[in-house]
Amino acid sequence: MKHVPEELAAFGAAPAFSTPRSVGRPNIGDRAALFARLNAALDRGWLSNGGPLAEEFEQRVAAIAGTRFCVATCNATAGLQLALRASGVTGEVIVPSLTFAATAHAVAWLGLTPVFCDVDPVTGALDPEHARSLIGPRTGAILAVHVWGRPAPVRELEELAAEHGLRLFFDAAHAFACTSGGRPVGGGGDGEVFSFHSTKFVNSFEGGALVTDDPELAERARRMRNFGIAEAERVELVGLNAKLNEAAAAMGLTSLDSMDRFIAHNRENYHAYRAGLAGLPGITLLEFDERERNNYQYMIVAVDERRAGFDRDTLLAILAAENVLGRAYFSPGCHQMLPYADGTRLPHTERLASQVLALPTGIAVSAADAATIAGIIRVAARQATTPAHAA
Ligand code: T4K
Repeated sequence: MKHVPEELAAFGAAPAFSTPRSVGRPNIGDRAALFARLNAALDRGWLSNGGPLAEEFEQRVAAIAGTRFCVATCNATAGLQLALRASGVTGEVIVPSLTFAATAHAVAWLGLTPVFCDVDPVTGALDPEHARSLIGPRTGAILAVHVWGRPAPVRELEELAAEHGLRLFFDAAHAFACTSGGRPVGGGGDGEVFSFHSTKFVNSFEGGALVTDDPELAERARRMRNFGIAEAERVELVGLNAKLNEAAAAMGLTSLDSMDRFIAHNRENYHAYRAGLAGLPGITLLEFDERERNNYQYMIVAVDERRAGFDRDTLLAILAAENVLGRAYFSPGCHQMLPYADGTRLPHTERLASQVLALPTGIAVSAADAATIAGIIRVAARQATTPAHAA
């Protein structure tokens, strides 16, 4: 544990870690169970196109999400596209800008227009009142995001969508196995989409899933996922190839077997960060509401430069010198990315996007590592706010 500025690698000392502690390092479950599933798939000679492992994965995901249907996909981006296309959305789709580019891309790739909405200044969740002000004659849907696994205001958005006859979807890439108001994330709006990318706390190498209670939407998405083919090789819809293959499903099932352990581990890390960062001026760890079930996957810290004495990018550099590889998730907001920048200003999004970073967690990071990382931030903060430094 480092205690004084001279011990920081940024000042020439040895780094705190000899190997990197990175955001996004995969959680890997029981390898023997994974290899057994892979061997079974090879023995069966059935590797994709709705195999038994993909079907089992769908059933288990639907059970956790509390939904009637689950359509597993090759990734969440394709899942979002299927959700929008299968439900016949046209025109404009209101999306938050403070998200990974995939949310906006899924909309734009379908020829729909993303309309960027501002967010709550603390939680980063889509602001229903700003969304309301963006609704116009061309609005077809709202696509909210449970950013960093903190649920968007599901009920308010459901009311808003119902009031205006809009489709409502949730990009739940970060929020698998979480609850919102005690209700599992998954049953909100017309449907929700999870990501099981390698960087997610439950991963299938690459993968995603659309969950919904709407039988028609599920059936259309299921067909569109497989080239629009209905029974007997009859093509009925324009389709994608967005299927989850059996190797991915084997990994997904093996990850699910260890899900509770991953959550417990992430939660310990969260508490180590929380204790280590408590009371630091200008450094705010985004809290989880512990009345809910959380996956504790994204450890998000906001750096207020005026109070901390340094900015987010300086902190990322100080940490990188210690072999701690944080990420500026999500910066800039999508509305300021090249394909979308049109001069729109979103003050809360822009401030958060300049202040937030994700800290490493997951099973490759121990609670002792998290305490060490928090200690580095504490030393850096002390250095930055001492009068000598300020002069
Ligand atoms: N909606 C939201 C809100 C999302 O955050 C995402 C994806 C999506 C939709 C779309 O979901 P998918 O279509 O991907 O299912 C990564 C992931 O690729 C992306 O899935 C994720 N969000 C996003 C937040 O993070 P990058 O470009 O930051 O990835 P990259 O390659 O820089 O890796 C991130 C970190 O993870 C690095 O520190 C390295 C580490 N890593 C990564 C991989 C792949 C590993 O240690 N091992 C690995 O195998 O996007």
